[in-house]
Amino acid sequence: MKRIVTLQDISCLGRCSVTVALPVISAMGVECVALPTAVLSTHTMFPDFTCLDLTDQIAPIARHWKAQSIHFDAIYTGYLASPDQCDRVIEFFQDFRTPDGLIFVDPAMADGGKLYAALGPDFPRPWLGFAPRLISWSQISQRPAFSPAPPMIPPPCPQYMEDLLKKLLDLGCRQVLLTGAEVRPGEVGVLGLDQTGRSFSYGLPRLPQSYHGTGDLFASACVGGLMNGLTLEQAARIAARFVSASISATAVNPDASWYGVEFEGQIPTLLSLLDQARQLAGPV
Ligand code: PXL
Repeated sequence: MKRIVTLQDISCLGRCSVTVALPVISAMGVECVALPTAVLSTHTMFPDFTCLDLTDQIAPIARHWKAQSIHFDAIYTGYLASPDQCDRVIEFFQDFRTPDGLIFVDPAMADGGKLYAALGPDFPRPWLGFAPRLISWSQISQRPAFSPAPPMIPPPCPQYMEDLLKKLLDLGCRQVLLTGAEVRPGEVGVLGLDQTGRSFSYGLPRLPQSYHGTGDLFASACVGGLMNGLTLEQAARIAARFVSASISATAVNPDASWYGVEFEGQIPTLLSLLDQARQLAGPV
C-alpha cells in the first residue's frame, strides 16, 4: 500500500485540512500519515478559535521517523500558519523526498485574492506563488495577486491564465494546476500544465453555492488519485467531480452546517470515479 504524509493543521471542527485529507485519502486505499502543524478548535473563519502551534514538533517528529526508516510515496502540504512553519516544511522535503516521490503543495492560505485573516503579510511569496486560490479567475480581474500587476482584462482570457501557469512552472514545479478557473463560459474547473508544455482543461457547470474547505477536498482527492496511478489530468477530473457532487449534496440539505462541505456521503461516488479512471489508466 502506498503511504503518504500530509503536513497541515488539525482544525478539530470545520471539515478542512487533516479532517478532510485523512478520510478521503484513506478511502482511496492509501495510508495517510498526518504531521499536524497546529491544533485549532475550529478553522479560522470562526470567531475566537484557539490555536496551539506545533511548528517546534516538525523536526523531532521527522527525526523519529528517519530513525525508524520511514519512507513516503508522497508529501502533501496544505494550510501552513507562518513563515517559520514553511521553513520547517522545506527541511522536511529535503529529508524525505525521494527520486520517485511526489511533493504536492496546496497553497491553501488564501481565497478570493486575500490571505486568510490569521496570516501575516510576511508570509513567503514563493509559497503563495503556488496559490491557485489566490489567482482564481473570480478575482483576477479585480485584484491581481501577482506582480507585475496583470492588465484589467475581461474574462475569459486563456492567454492570461496560461501565463499564470507558466509563472508557476517557473517557480520550479513539474506540474501545476489552477483551480476555480472559468474554463468556458458558465463552467468552472481546472487548468493544468507541465514542464513539457502539455496542458489540459476540465470544466463543470458553475454552481451558485460555495463552501469552505472545497480546495482541501479537491487537493486530497487529487493526491489520492495520483497515488492510485492516475495522471494529473485524470486525478484532477475525478477530484473536480467529487467536489462538485459534494457541493450539490450540501446545497440540497437544509440542515447543512455553514462551515464546511458535506463530502462524506459522496465518498462512494469518488470511489466509483476512481475505479473507472483506473481502468483507463492501467496497472499501478
Ligand atoms: O481550508 C483551508 C484552511 C485550513 N486550515 C485552517 C483554515 C483554513 C481556511 O480558512 O482556517 C486553519
